[in-house]
Amino acid sequence: MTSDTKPPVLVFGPYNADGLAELERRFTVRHLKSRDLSELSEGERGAVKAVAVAGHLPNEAMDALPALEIVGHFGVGYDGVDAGHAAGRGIAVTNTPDVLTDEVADTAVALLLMVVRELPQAEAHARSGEWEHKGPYPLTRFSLRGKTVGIMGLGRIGLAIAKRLEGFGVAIRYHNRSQRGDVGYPYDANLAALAQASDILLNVAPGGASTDKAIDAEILRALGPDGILVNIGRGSTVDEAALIEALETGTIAAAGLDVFADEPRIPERLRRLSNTVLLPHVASASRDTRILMGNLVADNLSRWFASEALETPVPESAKAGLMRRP
Ligand code: NAP
Ligand code: 8YV
Repeated sequence: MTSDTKPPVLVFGPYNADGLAELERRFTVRHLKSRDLSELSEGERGAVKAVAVAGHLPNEAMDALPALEIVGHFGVGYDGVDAGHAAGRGIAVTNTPDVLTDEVADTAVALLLMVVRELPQAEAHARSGEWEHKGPYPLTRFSLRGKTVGIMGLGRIGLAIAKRLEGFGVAIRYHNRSQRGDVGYPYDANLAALAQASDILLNVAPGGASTDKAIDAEILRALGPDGILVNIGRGSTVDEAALIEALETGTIAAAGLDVFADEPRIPERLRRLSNTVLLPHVASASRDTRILMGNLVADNLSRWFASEALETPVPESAKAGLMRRP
């Protein structure tokens, strides 16, 4: 295919370098790093049929692209794209499930262990020479032995985490809106009951309205003073002010966080706390996995332009019948 026959794709905002190279191989790419559509002429905006985005695509941007047909989202969690709004305009949305599941589950288990066994603090103790000069690192308050991990969001990633945790001998339970018929783990019909029954509450549910600030002061109280929160899902699911308060006052014991309410900003009070382990949203961030994610975005766009069935349309698009280009 020559560049004139390659379909055009607008890349909206910062985008993974390998993913961008793959898009450039298959499409005529315009990369709008600034996310500022006023950089495009009216004619250019009117010609955009496909957008690739990692993160947020405001509805106003979607609406400023009158010929838009498809949005390829780099990431499984597509809370940054209003797929219902898109469906209302006949725009398909795809995401990147499955290809990142194992990477994210590995990171979740690592983060959980980092918090429970204070591994970053112990590592700093070794690295700084304190072991030699001040003595051994203190025994940790917590261990995984005999613990119950409660998973909020037992979907693809939640189940991969549960399978890994089975190997650690912990008890596992979960809360989803609907009980799964294919797992034997105890189900809690509400989040408060899950928090109450768990030593470690691990959130891996999607962001968006249905989970917004679902982990609030009441849930943290239910988790209790020996409880630990691990959040690998979305920062929006946790009331961050309530969490900071709970960590400062001992309402819960500790937290391991990969995601935050206003990334990349992490509140100073949270960063100062010694009972937190903080990661900069890296759960899927290996080059191998990000390449698979970028390829899946490109595969979906290729299929769209070839009028083939999309590989991974989001449920809102599938429900609206937006599965292939008419
Ligand atoms: P998934 O297979 O769709 O699983 C989501 C699970 O959450 C489902 O079991 C769903 O069950 C449950 N759920 C949805 N809404 C809920 C609600 N309001 N209350 C309780 N449970 C709810 O998705 P996945 O592939 O596992 O990914 C899950 C999420 O992980 C993504 O959406 C993303 O936000 C996050 N993620 C984070 C990273 C990272 O880098 N930190 C990387 C990848 C993914 P029901 O429908 O029955 O409620
Ligand atoms: C990425 C993620 O960090 O897939 C998701 O939902 O949160 C992560 O894999 C993100 O999507 C990159 O834009």
